[in-house]
Amino acid sequence: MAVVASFGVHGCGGAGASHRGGAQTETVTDGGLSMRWYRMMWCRWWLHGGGICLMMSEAWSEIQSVRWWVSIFNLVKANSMLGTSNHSTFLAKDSIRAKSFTRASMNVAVKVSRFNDITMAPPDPILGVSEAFRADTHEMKLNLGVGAYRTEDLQPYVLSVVKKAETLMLDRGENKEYLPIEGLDAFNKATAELLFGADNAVIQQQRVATVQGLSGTGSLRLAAVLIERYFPGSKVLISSPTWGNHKNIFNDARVPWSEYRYYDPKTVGLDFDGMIADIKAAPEGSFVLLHGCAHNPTGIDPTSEQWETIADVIQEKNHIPFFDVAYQGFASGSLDEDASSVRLFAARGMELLIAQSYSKNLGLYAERIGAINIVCSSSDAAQRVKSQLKRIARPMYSNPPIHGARIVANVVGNPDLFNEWKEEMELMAGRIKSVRKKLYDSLSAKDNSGKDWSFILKQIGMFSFTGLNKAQSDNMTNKWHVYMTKDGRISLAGLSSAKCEYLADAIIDSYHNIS
Ligand code: PGU
Repeated sequence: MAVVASFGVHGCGGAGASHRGGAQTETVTDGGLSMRWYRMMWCRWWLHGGGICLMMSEAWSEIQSVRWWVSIFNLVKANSMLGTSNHSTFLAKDSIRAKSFTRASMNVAVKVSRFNDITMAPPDPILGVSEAFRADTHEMKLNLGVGAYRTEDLQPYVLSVVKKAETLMLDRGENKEYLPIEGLDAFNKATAELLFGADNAVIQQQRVATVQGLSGTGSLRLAAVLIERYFPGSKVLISSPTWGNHKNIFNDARVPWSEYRYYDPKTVGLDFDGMIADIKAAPEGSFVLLHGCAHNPTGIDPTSEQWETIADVIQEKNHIPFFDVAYQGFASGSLDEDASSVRLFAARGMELLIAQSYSKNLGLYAERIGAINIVCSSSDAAQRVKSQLKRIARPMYSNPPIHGARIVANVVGNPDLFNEWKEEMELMAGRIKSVRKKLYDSLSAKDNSGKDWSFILKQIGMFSFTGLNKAQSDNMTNKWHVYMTKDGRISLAGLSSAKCEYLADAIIDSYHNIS
């Protein structure tokens, strides 16, 4: 409930008359009724039934002054002439609660919020973890929640190629004009070429509709709206488990989805047969959401033979593949290798959708830079699809931000920077691989229960899916101050070698002592 007295009334019409410096009456119109107000800093009270206002002043000394009481008297006189004080719109709206105050029954001017029915949203399962981490003051605290790369000192990392590209941009004195709705041309060209390879037939034949998006999330959302609009009722199949935001994206775009089996807890590996069976069983023409590389959260990718079989089934069923590529270069350290799944599907002449993100591989998390690419069977169709993607983007955010797009275009378009980027990416991917190994070594050395922890080595990318359940994950956080998502995922990109032993102790304790 908002106390009416706590909001200020400004810019009201000319009926106000000044009673003394700083305090003045104002006419407020609400629902057609006008009322005399006395502007105060703290609060206002209406005496019930008396038709007068009792004002609290901003200063006690003011209340003691004779002039103040004279001004109140004048106001009361004015109000009783207007006859509005006890016919306040707020009283009429049943939004003032009566309260007993000494001998007089008083109405505290409180207004029921129109937003009263809005309940508190739960914290985000991933980004909410960082909020909880920030609030923890323990010296051993460790944030393995969000997938964001940290240095060995656990500090955020700005790639040196990014700094170089930014210096170039500054030297050129680039302007800040609006981008076209589809984004920066040089970025769109660079990003599609990075994904497919510049000599790929889909690029040569201009069959890709590429539109710059607000990173991976925004690009997925553009595609989701396109599906909702042009494929009404079509389902999106998503892996179980998947990155938590996928479900939100399709829910908010009103696209129906269902899950296909992906992770097998028994083998701590891919449930390939279950995946194929579920894709086969889905209604013909469904969209199949696939993680291009470094599956989030499991870190388990299909082998290249398995990708071929997945493509066979998708083709047989006339489904449409929809790739989420958020980690190109981060899984293997090679941009080309990590794009091989997408290229395999494109080489079959299939139409497909691909959302890209530069949050991780260029560390441009906050620049919100990514793209949606839709491979069509003709360049004519690609042009029409692009025009509709622009139409979707325009009322959502009008046009995308320029800074990250320029960074990507500069890095990818400049052979020196491009090579340097690949080296830096290998270093980042290499650091993650080395802490993965160290964590495995520490777990194997410390845990004498005979449990096989080698699944950690088989997983790739930023994450390890530990198999810890919710209660065990809670123990990791509550007892060990290790912040992670409740599905048992840890981001190895947020781990240093120095903390591997500590993390191993926490995992062993949680795994064996909490059921
Ligand atoms: N797709 C997948 C599979 C992802 O893991 C992420 C990021 C995205 C798309 C979108 O990232 P953008 O920054 O919008 O490009 N997942 C991270 C980051 C935190 C989050 O949930 O947004 C994660 O920790 O899972």
